Amino acid sequence: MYTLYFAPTANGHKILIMLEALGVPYRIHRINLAQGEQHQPDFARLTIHRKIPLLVDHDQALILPESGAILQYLAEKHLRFLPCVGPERYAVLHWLAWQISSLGPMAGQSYHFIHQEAEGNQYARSRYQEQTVHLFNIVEKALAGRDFIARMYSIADMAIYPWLRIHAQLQVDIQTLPNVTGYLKRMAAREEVLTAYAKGARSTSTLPA
Ligand SMILES: N[C@@H](CCC(=O)N[C@@H](CS)C(=O)NCC(=O)O)C(=O)O
Repeated sequence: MYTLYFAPTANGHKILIMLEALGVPYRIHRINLAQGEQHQPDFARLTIHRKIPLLVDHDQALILPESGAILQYLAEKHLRFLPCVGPERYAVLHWLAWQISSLGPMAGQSYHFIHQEAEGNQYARSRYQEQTVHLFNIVEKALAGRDFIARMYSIADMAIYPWLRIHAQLQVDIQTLPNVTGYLKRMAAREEVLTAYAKGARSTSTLPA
């Protein structure tokens, strides 16, 4: 049994997609970030980061932050969506590391400067937006001739897709990116993705006020 501390952000949805794809039992604790619930003692005592996503594995008494670590943990525990050995394993880990270290931080900052701190921050806004466009173009090239980012469907797709999905909020025009456009359609039609976003939208705050 798992508990996922969650908010409906790109990082949150990565783990919901994985839990749905695995078909394992879990419950969601929605954290209302806008209301600062990540700083409430009930959550803060679980993680010094005070960020979602956070996974609790009740069978192992494990409390795990960081979406990349959570995806790898679940993949290795259930032996799904990450090959155990060989070049295929490292192709998946390469793209997972790329998402965590490049796409997430750049797109996250771009989102922040577009939506939260636009005033007086034109340089930062342009810088992060250019970087984000550059990273979308990398995905476009990587997807040439393949359906998924590391060929086989994997935790790398679960990590990358939620960030590509919010291209409109990131103000990235994907009209000239046919591979990205096709990938978004392919991913959006998957059962676990549909269910994850539906459950994420329905989730409500469960921390005591
Ligand atoms: N590197 C972390 C990033 C987690 C993260 O930035 N979470 C955001 C929401 S997407 C958060 O909890 N923000 C609340 C805050 O910073 O107070 C991961 O991949 O899990």
